[in-house]
Amino acid sequence: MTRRVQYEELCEILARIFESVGTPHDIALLLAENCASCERDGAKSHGIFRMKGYVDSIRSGWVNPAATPRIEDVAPSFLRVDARNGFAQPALAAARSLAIGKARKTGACILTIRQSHHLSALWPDIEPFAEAGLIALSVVNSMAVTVPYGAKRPLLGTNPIAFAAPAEGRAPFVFDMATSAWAHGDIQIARREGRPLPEGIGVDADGEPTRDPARVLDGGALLPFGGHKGSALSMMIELLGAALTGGQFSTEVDWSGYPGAATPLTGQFILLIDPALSGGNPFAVRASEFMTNLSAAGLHVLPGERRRRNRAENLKNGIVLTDEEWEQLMTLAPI
Ligand code: NDP
Ligand code: PYC
Repeated sequence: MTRRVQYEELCEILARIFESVGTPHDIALLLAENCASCERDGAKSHGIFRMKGYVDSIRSGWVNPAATPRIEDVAPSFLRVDARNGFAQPALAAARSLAIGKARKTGACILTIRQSHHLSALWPDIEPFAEAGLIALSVVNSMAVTVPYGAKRPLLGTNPIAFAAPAEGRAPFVFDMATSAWAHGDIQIARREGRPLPEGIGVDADGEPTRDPARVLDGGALLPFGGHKGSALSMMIELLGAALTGGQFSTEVDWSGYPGAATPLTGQFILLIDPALSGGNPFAVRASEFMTNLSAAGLHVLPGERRRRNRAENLKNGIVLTDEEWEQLMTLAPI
């Protein structure tokens, strides 16, 4: 059986859950909207099933939900944020307007966030920049569950990369993807639903290929997407997400003393570019032309379109949750 829940109601329930474990109201709202947006857009790997991970991470003391980020304005085009063991989203929110201002003034802004926990999709972080007319690229590293191509043991995170660009007269172009063959969240969902994985997604504890999600999760590992190419991108993300930001490599995430902790404590890199300073034809017009060409070439679904379709449908009719999902949420929600 299923039920439909309005987006606003879901935000309110999630915010109550965050507040019940000591998250200040403003941060609870921000995290709730982030997580509910994922559910609303059909980005299930980072939707409401992640709430238990958030709660357990907070309860165990692994993350400080009340941390106040420290912003360091170090150069005309460079902004550093220390999230101080808090979540990445409030750290980004605190630096957002300053970063936009710098990008508009100098043409670009590099924003690094360190000591930050990120358990969500990246598109909610960057789509608003494109809606404000900027090009945005972001990467974050996570926990060491992916074996580099040609290596024997996991060292890389599932390390997503996301890109957003404005396009004249239409929604921005946005893609957001793990550099592992699947996101870890999708492996967890496959295990819960008893679904085997396709070939080429993961290996078991002995490094042997397996289609069993439980074997991947219990001592096994993921593979990078696209062999050596995804592997190289993921290495770049470790460098930008950890080495450049001053955060931790995915191998350095040690939550063993915090039972239930699920939020990787790493770093996030964001690059903003103001296309208004590029000269030539307006970028957004050219981007729109490019998308028209893609459609003319027979491409029916652009990256980001599935999400936006889900968004429109679910804002109108409510978000469909199974009884199991609802009951899980109610076990976390204070009355
Ligand atoms: P998907 O493989 O589902 O999608 C990747 C991208 O491809 C999306 O932009 C998607 O658009 C687009 N896409 C998918 N199918 C098609 C298609 N048939 N035609 C055109 N475009 C398509 O994403 P992943 O499973 O790799 O990642 C899921 C999420 O997990 C991401 O949001 C990522 O940020 C998050 N993640 C977060 C991590 C963290 O550390 N915080 C770690 C790893 C992943 P659309 O969205 O519209 O479907
Ligand atoms: O789904 O791979 C994932 C993931 C890792 C950290 C947050 N999400």
